[in-house]
Amino acid sequence: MKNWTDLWLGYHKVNVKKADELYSKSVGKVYLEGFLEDESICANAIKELTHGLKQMIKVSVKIISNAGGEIEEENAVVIKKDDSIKKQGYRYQDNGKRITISAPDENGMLYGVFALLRNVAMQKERKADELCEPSNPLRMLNHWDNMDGSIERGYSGESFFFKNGKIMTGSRIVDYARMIASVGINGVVINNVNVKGAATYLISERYYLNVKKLAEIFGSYGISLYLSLNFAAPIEMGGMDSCDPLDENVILWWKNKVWEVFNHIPNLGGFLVKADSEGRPGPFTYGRTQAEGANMLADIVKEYDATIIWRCFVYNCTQDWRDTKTDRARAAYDNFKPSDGNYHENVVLQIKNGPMDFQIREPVSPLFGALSSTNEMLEVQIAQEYTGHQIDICYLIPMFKEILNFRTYCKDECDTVADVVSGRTFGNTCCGFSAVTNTGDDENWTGNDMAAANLYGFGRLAFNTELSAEEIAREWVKLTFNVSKEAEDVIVNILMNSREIYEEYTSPLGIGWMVTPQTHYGCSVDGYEYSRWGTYHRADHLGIGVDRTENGTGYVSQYFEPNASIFADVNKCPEELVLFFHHLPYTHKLHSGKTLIQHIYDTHFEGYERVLEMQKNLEGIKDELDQSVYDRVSGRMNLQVANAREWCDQVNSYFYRKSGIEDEKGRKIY
Ligand code: GCV
Repeated sequence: MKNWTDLWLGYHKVNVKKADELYSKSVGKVYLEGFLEDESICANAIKELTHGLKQMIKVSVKIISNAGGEIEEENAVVIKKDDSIKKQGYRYQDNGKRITISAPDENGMLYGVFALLRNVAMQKERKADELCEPSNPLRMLNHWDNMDGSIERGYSGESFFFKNGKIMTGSRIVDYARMIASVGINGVVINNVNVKGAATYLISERYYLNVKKLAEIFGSYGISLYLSLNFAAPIEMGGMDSCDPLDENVILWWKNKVWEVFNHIPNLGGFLVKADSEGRPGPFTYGRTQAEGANMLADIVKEYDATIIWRCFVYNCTQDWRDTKTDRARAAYDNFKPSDGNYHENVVLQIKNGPMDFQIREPVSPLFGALSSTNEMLEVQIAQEYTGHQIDICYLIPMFKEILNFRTYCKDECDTVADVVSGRTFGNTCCGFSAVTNTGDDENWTGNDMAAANLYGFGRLAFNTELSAEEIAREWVKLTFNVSKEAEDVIVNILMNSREIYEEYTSPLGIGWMVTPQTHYGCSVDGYEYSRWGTYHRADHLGIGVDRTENGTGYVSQYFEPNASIFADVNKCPEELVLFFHHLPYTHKLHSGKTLIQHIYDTHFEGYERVLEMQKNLEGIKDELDQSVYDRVSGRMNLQVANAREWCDQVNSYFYRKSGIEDEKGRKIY
């Protein structure tokens, strides 16, 4: 008996009467044309279809392989090959009787089958003709799982890949692969980017067999497996005295190592590297560029058709930023823009969505679009490191939509982040969208059941960046819970408001960071861990915010026009980001007519009140949820209420004491 849930693949029994009218007659016979029933991805697709339809509408599916010729049966599912469709895409046609899924490859076929299952589960009206081609070539999840079983920034138990230095390859991995394939994920990095402890490096003999097993499981769901590498492996593992990427002996060491790895795991997708960041070694140590480091590895893995994913989270956390021009936010652009065009074709730069680090609100990184001759990939974080640790509900898809829709102005058109990372802007094919994942070995995978909406949503959005956050939330609720339309609305409403509410009771107007150092949960206004040179938010008795205009750190100039001028002008800067770009007096008037300090008081009180309302709404649908789900979510909600109260009190009293300005509404500030 497995001790984990099926998340959105529970295939609840659907209203059989309605389903009969809708689907039952059409799905009993499945004709396969151009796909072989026993090819691994195809076999899994058929297995899923058979299982799902049986569970939901009690239909036993009959598979007719090698259909060929004209299929006379009108009421049937036809799955056929169509090379005119973009790689990994599918076309879904339904004329009310026959459902046709056309795809150019097995991935597309699998996604088409999951689309059919989704439609049955949601009892979607018949009649469709949809061409569904993936927005992004790479759609990846990054695990920060350590070999001892712990997860860096994990909030849902321990790793399901590793335990005490060993790899697990059981049925939980199969379920995980099914789950993420069902939303279109095609790449997974299984180990933490902070690769520590040479004895447990996955690129070693003792692990090859099991990494290969994992790669095969994922492969059978159309997902390539990637590994994080330590750039200093030649020293730490190979006993050398250097890891200089231009040193011939170092290159030779990597050549041999990579040959060995691919010899054992031929279908590995490639490697992910965090270098020159937070204590990780990298090319800078040897006076080399990031491009020289990345290209050295890329050239070696090229013959195995593999990719090097190189992170742009390169900054000096010990830098002295008392000098007004020094700014951590500038780091990614300063370190990577000068080498644009020098990265080899199988290198993709993975760029965090914002210039700092996954705060609840940040501007979009100016690197997007600035690298016009380099492969770019967007990295977001669904592990809720700064957004509530999967205790507080924070549905992140609305934030991701804003990021994707941001116009970079790197061109006159086709210039949004979604355009850039999909490859549309500059014609790249090695690019995409990745997320630091939020899963662990908890029974429900994501700690808070509501956090699974972020996992589901990320996958759906990475496949189709046109979907709306609400559409995705609604789908997820329908597939996950067996609830009435009223309860569905309540949950969707909770999710859709949750990011704004979290932002209200935490840090205001884009300033970020007021979290407890190291753990990153709970309020600590001065808590920025690298604050030995002063507070991050630069608050004094007169005002708050970081001046990033030309008078300040000059960070604004990293953007294309008109973004640079808009951010630099306090009256034009989007207000939710105004303290990210400007240092302002507490008496500064916002567009609402309120002063800055009054805005801080009001949003913090309001954020707390809205959490209480959320709690009431959840209580209202208690009877519709499984007891265990309700207990888990409501238990966390109690903690969220306490967290919001704490943030509200701390932030308001901190700024009340600093500014000495009373709340206009006379509320008690502790
Ligand atoms: C994996 C932040 C996190 C670290 C993380 C790092 C990164 O600093 O706090 O835990 O390290 O980002 O993205 O590499």
